[in-house]
Amino acid sequence: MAQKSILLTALASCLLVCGPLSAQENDGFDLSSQRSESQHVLMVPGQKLDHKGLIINPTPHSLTLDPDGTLDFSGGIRLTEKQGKFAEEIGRILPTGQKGVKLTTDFGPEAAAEAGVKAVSGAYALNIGKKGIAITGYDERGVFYGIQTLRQIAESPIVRTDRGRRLPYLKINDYPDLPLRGVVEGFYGTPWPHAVRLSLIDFYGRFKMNSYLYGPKDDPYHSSPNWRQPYPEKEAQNIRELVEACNRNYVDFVWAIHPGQDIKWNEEDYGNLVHKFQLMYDLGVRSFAIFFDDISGEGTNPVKQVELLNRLNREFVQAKGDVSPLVVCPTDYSKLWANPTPQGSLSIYGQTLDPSVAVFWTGDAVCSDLTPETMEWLNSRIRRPGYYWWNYPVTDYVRHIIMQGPVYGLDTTLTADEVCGFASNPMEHGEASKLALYGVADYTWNIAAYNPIDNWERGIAELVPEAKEAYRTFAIHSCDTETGYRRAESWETETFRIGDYTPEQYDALLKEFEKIERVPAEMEAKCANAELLRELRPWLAEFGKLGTRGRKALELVKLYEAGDDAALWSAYVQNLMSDEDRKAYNAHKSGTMKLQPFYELTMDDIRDALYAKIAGKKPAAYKAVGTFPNLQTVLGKLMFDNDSTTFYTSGVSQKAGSWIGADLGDVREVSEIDILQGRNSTDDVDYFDHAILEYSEDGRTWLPLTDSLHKQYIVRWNGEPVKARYVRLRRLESSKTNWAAVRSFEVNPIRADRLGFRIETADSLAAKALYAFDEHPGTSVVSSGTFGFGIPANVSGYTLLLKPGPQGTPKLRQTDAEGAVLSETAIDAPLFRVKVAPGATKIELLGDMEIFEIIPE
Ligand code: LOG
Repeated sequence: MAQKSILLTALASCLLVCGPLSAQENDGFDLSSQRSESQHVLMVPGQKLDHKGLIINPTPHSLTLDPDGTLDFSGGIRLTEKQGKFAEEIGRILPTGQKGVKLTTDFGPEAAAEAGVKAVSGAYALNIGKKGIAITGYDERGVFYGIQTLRQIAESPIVRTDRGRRLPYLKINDYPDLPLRGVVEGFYGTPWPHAVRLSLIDFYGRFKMNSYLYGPKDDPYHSSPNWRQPYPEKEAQNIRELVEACNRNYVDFVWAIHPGQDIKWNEEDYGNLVHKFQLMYDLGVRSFAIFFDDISGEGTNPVKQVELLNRLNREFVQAKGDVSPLVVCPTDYSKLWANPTPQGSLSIYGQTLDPSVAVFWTGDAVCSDLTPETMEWLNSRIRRPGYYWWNYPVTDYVRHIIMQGPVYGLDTTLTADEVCGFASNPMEHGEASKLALYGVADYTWNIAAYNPIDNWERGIAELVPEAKEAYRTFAIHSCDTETGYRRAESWETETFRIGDYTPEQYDALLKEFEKIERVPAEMEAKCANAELLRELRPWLAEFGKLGTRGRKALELVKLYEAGDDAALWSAYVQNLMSDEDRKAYNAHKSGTMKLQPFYELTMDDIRDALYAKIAGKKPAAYKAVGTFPNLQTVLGKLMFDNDSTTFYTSGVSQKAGSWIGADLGDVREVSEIDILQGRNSTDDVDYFDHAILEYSEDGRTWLPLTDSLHKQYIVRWNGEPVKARYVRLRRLESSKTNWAAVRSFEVNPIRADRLGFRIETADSLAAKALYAFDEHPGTSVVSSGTFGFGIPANVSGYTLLLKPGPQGTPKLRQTDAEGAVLSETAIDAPLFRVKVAPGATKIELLGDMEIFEIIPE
């Protein structure tokens, strides 16, 4: 990803020049959280349909079943072709036999017109009737698609489950809505392995996609500076094979070049570019694209870009005669920073770029929904229907996520008059991207009929028929990005808070977690696609663990209700995630929208309730509040986790009235507040640069604690105690539209000199030792030697909330002022109660343990 950050630094400088935005202003940022993707999570439209055993993807435009009969298909197919082109394809995908049913194929404008087939590439008619099967294509591609449809019919449950293998009589008349439908391998990160590319190309053919744009950002021969160099022999051979695979599948292999970062607008580099195109032509490539995305400097000049494209169009495309029209990705590929004026690059394209050249567009943001409005905005400038580059299911900006959700957010009223094509930019996990591509194929072929939920259900059954339940369970909980392009997730699952649920809700959630626990083993045992399994494996492992800790959290709810504190605390600490657990989960997340938050909230609720029961007051465990909706999610907790390397981020722009605060749970005496704004990167700009610190008892009336603060990442206040249940940092007048982030938000941070007794521990623990007495059972200190503390005069006993370490049973020793040992006991349970021995002035905890809280009585 290093490379991406560097390139996008360049992009950032463009952002600055090109207009209003809510992105980073400085160098050295990561792209992941700064592109203004909408944070609204729309529900997935559509519903599962009953296909009566006949499943065809993409959905045909017209299909009429003829109830009069079925065709005996048990002898396979006997081919009668007009042009003799498809014997091999048919032999590959359908059973053939001399005594089989007759299949005739024909194509060409005349045959098509006669059969009522639309005059667009890929259109076909398929008839199954008494006399056999007939496929008529507008062109060769049309026949190929008719054969794919026939194959899908033959493989449909209605035929498969019928031992006689009888095909239903039917008539299909079908054609694609968009002329260009496909995939752009355009992500940062590890490019797809060769075998995965080949498997994907077959997939495109099978589901009637016709474009594969080859442009992996991390292929050095695609981008700067090596775009000028020929591919080494092995890579060249691979490209040859990809072209052949594409040709077999009636897919245009579009080779893209990404020269903009260091191109010189001179004859030499023009020559270099044409030379490279010629080398690619020699490998069989007949379609080309130039990507000017994510660059800075001279290369972004739209006048020069157009000159290059027009000259290439004349001197290369036209001159060759067998090369397809060019495709370009402009530097202004998103409305987020595109210059809207007549002097902007899109308008310059509109006025001067040869009309044959197709222009990419990612929509209102980098990852965004396809709407008529965004196309209208673009098309009025480029003066042609734009080519939509959909940054889904790409995860290069959230590499810990795997996107398995439905394809939606794509307007179903659009036509080729507004969008000339649609290319999906997938994940670096090629096999795991097929579920999304199954949807893209359907949408781009038959836009008005597109039904996201139904497509997703069919896609799951298509991709992992052997373990569709397990794969579906994984997929439904592996959709959202948390802060990127938001997607609905876990939409069939209902979670709840302790003390607020019905038995039915409890049982349903328990069943779901149990199902989740079984998913990894089931996928391993049954999923026949080894490459898919290889890609999913790290996520499946984490998913299974999430199932287990979710189930255990539900068991804790019952223990909590039973009221056995010791059993509850013991089970609670067993179900905590260790640092390693968190690290592993953070690297391969699923269930971020509902499942993990359920686990987190339930664990916190139970911990806090138990503490309150023992201590007789609420813990000092604060909750994030404020104007940003995601403060209530697990993200909000990152301000209070005593770890300034983690941070809360709003995910949306700050604006007038924005504030971020802490709910202290109770009205408390507040005398000190420490806030560290911003994210964990240098020169960060995600903060309130003009703000005020305020407090409130009731959340309605607020009083100031400070004057207005200018450009202060670090906000520190201490003074005469005030009574407050809430404190907040409120944004004042500012031109800033960045996101807002907070690394830590401390209220009354515990200080050794205020404890009233001494703690004696290894120096290395000094700071953390205070967590044992901070009235917050969610913070802890790990001790492996001696942890001593003085006993104030009025204390008669303690409740210790611990987690014993693996190294033997820890001990508790009480000593008097002279250091004489008064008692020594084994700490035999994580929740341990002790009475202060007469004359004791100090307690020592000996051995290996994590200390969460020491509660005096
Ligand atoms: C890149 C693309 C990347 C995508 C998602 C375009 C045109 N370019 O912000 O390579 O995969 O975002 O992170 C991009 O989308 N730039």
